[in-house]
Amino acid sequence: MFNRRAFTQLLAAFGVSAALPAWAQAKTVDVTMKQSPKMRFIPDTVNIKAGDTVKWTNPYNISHTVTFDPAKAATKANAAVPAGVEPFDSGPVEEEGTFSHTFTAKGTYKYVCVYHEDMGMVGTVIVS
Ligand SMILES: [Cu+2]
Repeated sequence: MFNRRAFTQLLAAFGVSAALPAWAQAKTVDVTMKQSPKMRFIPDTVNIKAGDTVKWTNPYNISHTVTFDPAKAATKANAAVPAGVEPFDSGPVEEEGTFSHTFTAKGTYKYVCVYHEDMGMVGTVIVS
């Protein structure tokens, strides 16, 4: 009988990690919602692989949103999802709040903060 636990312990005894190889591991990329010196997503463009997650964090006391929905953007072209993907929206992300999304479909995604889009608070996620 194959005993996964014993097998893992055996590998560990030889200094081998039973974790998936790096290429098979999904990763999480952090984006900060900045209010100073400007209202911006930093970094404003992230490149990830399908299956990876982007996590937005708001460290400040001004609400922001992560809105991938052209219907909610002042300039429709600032928000976009690939064909076949449902638009999505974090809603307000308050101080110390976070919003995470796992991107499974490849393509270019564009998003806005609905409160500060006109100040240049827009971003892009490219999934390959
Ligand atoms: Cu904002």
